[in-house]
Amino acid sequence: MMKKKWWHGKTAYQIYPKSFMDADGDGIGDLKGITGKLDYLKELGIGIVWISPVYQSPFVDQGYDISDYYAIDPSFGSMDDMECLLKEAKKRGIAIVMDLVVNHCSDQHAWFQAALKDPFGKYGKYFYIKEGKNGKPPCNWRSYFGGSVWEKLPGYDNLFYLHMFAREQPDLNWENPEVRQEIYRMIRWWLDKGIAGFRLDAIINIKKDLRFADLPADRDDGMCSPAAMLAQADGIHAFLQEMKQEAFAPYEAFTIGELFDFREEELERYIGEDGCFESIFDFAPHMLGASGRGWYDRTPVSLDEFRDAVFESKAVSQRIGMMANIIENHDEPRGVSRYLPECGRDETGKKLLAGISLMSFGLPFLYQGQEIGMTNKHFQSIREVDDINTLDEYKVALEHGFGEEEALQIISGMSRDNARTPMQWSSGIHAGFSSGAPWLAENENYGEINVEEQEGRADSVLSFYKELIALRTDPEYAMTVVYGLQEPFGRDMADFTGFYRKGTKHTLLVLANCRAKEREVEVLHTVRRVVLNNYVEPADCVRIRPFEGGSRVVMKGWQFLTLEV
Ligand code: TEU
Repeated sequence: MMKKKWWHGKTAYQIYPKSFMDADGDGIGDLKGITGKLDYLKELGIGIVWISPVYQSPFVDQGYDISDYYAIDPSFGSMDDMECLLKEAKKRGIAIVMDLVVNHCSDQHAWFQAALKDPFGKYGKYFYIKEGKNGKPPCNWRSYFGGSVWEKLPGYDNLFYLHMFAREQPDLNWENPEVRQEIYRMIRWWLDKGIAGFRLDAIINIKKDLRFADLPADRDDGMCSPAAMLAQADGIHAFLQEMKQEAFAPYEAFTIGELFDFREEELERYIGEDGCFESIFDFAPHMLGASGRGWYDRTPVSLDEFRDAVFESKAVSQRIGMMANIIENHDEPRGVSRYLPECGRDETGKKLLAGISLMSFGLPFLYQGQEIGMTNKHFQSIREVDDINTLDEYKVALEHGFGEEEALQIISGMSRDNARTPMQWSSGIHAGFSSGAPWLAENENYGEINVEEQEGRADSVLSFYKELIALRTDPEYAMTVVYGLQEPFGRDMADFTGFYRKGTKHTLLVLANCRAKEREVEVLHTVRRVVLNNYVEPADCVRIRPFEGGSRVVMKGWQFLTLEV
């Protein structure tokens, strides 16, 4: 069994601060708002909270463009507010994790401003500044948010700086030891303040292919995807190990990497015993249906594909380390809208999806609003969209011949703004999020879907999440739920997810009937106890018929069960 860590049995929760809770009524969520909701989080059973960036920022990419790593953006409050939040969280046994965005900074950061003034001086070397080819970019890499990764340096005809994301997010030059030391110093400064650790943003991007050469084009624009470049870049581990030794290890910090495109054979080096991180997110189900051409070319994903992606990922990872399980985050659409077919998108289906995610091997990582089953927003017009990534994908769809209506449909399913609408606390004004008009309009369904309504109801999605979370610290089942190996059950059945969690003391069998029709599942075990059931009415109790050598479980449409066998 893997070496035990303090965080293994916890449940984590991501806060997108701009949309979580607004204490001062300006329509933007803030630190005081978060502090005011700590009791809610504790009640839910949360032990770790990751807060998306609250640093000073011009908000071109909603805080992922940082202009001062040592300052809190005034729209979120002050450093005193941050310290107060840390103190109050500590009182409640909640660890606070901040976002570490160090692949790039903002073009408004003092370093970049100095580089603009003197590209050949000290600060020019903080970035990737290269000569172009007769006024054209040095190579054909495409940025994540569209267009070339190269942007002309103002005032020069043939000098370019590199940005993997927006042009207002210049990449920091990790090859420069001075830059790395600046970053480690900043990390230690925050850890000294008492935060528990960091979520590492887009971290795979810090190592570039230093040949800066053209790669085969994969779209009509003549460019190649960032992933194609990353596949050629070697040597990231030296940076990550150095960062661990110099900044994280002395504090025993919790670190969770946001890694797409990592090489599977390198997993051990990321989250194994001597890995550079404690954990990484398991994005396997979220990569399904993706296309190199853009969102317009994505295919829908079924729950059976979701199941297979989870199984394949766990088969590789669960003996190496503990990845974090998500169904959504601030970059993804709402999980219930994405993975549940329309007929299963009610509270029963939402609980089923919650059950599959939280009973799988891994650290459960909830995203704000997931616990009440918040859904995608219905966008009526592209003018309702704020997100830079969505606006680019809208453009890509138009360029590929889709009309405005169709393009809106395409981006609606994937837009990052689906997850960024205000948290739905109540059916009151602005969903109880703010007394003022929110920076991004509420989802119109807050009257039906909100915390206040669900808190008092035993059969709500929220109540089921509490039950699932409590199981991770249950004296009887915790060890099995946290450490038990996950092994597939009934994988050949369609519209069905089943798996074991095999612990030393107990074996749990998780069954999810992912369709509206009833079905009978044959289990070659005696059922000792029903541990979880997403149907609560006594009339809907589980029907289990024992037979010689096993049991037949009659499952209702969208029923989720966990049985001790
Ligand atoms: O995301 C990194 C990343 O790879 C995403 O851009 C992802 O490809 C995209 O969102 C899928 O739709 C991180 C942050 O989570 C994201 O919010 C930032 O925009 C990005 O880094 C840049 O900092």
